[in-house]
Amino acid sequence: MIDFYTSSSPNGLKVQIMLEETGLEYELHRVNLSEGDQKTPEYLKINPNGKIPAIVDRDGLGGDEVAIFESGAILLYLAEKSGEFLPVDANGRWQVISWLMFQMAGIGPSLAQAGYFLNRAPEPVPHAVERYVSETERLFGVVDRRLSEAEFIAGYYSIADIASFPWLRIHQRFGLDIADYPNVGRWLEAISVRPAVERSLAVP
Ligand SMILES: N[C@@H](CCC(=O)N[C@@H](CS)C(=O)NCC(=O)O)C(=O)O
Repeated sequence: MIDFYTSSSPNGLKVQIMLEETGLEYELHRVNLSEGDQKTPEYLKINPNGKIPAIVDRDGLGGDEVAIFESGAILLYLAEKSGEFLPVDANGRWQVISWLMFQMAGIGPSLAQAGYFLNRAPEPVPHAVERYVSETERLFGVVDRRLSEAEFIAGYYSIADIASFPWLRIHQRFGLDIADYPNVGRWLEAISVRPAVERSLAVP
């Protein structure tokens, strides 16, 4: 049994989709971010970084209970546990890991900053908006070019797609027109109709 700690957010949605896709047994625990649940001493034992998502696998791969944090690490862990969405051949696996790291180090942080400066900053900061929105556009362009030559980001459906989908689907939040990225649009539609993704999006 896996205890899954989450809240409504793209990073939480990645893990939700992976759990639904793999069919691993899990129990969802809601973390109230505005109440500061993620900074309590009990939660910091699970994720020392004080953020969602995190999991505790009561039957860890090493035999004992294990806590995992950082959505990319959780996706890799669940891929190893389930044997799904991460190829066993070395070249395929490293392709997936390259695109997963690109999501974790590029898409996630840049889109989060773009969203903050566009929608939540207490005062307008035009230079920050310009910096992060133009980087967001560039990153969408990278994925769009990749998807012009492959059906899915690393060739076939993998944890690279599961990591990227929750961030790219909210393109409107960054003022982007998805018509400018037709391959991303096609890919978003294909993923959004997967039953596991529909179930994940239906969780309030
Ligand atoms: N790199 C981390 C980012 C996690 C993250 O930023 N979580 C946000 C929600 S999307 C959070 O918990 N924010 C609450 C806080 O910072 O106190 C991951 O991918 O797991």
